[in-house]
Amino acid sequence: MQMTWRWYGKDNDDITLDHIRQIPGVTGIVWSLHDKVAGEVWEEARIKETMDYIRSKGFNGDVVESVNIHDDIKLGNENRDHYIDIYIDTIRKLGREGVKVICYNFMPVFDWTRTDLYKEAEDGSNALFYEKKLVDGINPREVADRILKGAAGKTMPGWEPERLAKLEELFDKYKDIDEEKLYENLQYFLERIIPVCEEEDVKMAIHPDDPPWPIFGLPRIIRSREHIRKFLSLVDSPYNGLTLCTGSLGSSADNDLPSIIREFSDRIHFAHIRNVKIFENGDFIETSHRAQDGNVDIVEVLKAYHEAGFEGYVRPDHGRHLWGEEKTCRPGYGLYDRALGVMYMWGVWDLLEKQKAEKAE
Ligand code: DNO
Ligand code: MN
Repeated sequence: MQMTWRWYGKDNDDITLDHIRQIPGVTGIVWSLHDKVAGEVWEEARIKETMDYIRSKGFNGDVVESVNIHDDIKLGNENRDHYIDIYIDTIRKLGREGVKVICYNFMPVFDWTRTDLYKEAEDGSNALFYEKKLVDGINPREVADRILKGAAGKTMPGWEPERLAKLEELFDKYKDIDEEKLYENLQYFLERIIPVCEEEDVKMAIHPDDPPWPIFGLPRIIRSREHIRKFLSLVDSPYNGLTLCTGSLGSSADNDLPSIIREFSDRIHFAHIRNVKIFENGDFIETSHRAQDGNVDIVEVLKAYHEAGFEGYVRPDHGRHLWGEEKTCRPGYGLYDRALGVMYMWGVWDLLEKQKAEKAE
């Protein structure tokens, strides 16, 4: 596996590439042009400038997370071809600058959703938390306000205030979109972009829905083994692949992650690894990477990747906020817990490698 780290950009992240260089075994930076809203053109000069900077610090910039998809594409309305043309232009520019994988999601209206960004645990750390009955009971506007208020003044991808200002309008547009229609619109998009990806050698990696169930009556189509199977069959090309996020899928106890990884390993281009603890009432909280701390057995997850001979990109996904860093960091993206996560993953991986070498002798 190739270890990477999500970084928000030179003037947009308190964690610098010089900090990240000190975390053992991180070779790649996962980046994006975070000021771009979905549907905006990405200029070649900006792409090159970011890639050059990442490379100047000794990292690769092979993975971009995310190039977001305009709602008109998800809605399948008359403007979609215009926005798909812009998306294709971005794929070509990124490919020519050396990018190998693009992570994206196809969730209507909201990206990841939580009800509390700083839920305190017994040990005084805090983390992103989802209270099921609250989401079931309140309106999306309240959830959006909660998230925006808690962001510690930082921008959060998927939660652009400009877009959320038009929330009611957006919801209205989705009223006739069900699961089937959303799959159709996704297929239309993929049928246009995947041939370009094949030409440019850029792999697309869809991120699962978070949480992995429909919220506020909006359909969610990447949330279980069956949904993933259907997704991969929409366009059967290795360029149409997955970002397998153990945290997103793992919030539902029905998803057997090691077995899902075994089934789809040849289409997983990017692995997001994190742990979540699920409560009986359907709530969940993000925890440390340690297997015992949550419901995702990270050791088994890594074993499944190792057995599959996985050579793709991995990153610690969200982490808890430790030692007071919640006052400054972007929710889920502090330094300490993600760095601990990297070391936990290497610990398991190095042992698996050693065992394999010993067996071969
Ligand atoms: C949560 C994060 C997501 C992810 C986007 C990808 O698990 O990894 O916010 O970045 O959904 O488009
Ligand atoms: Mn993720």
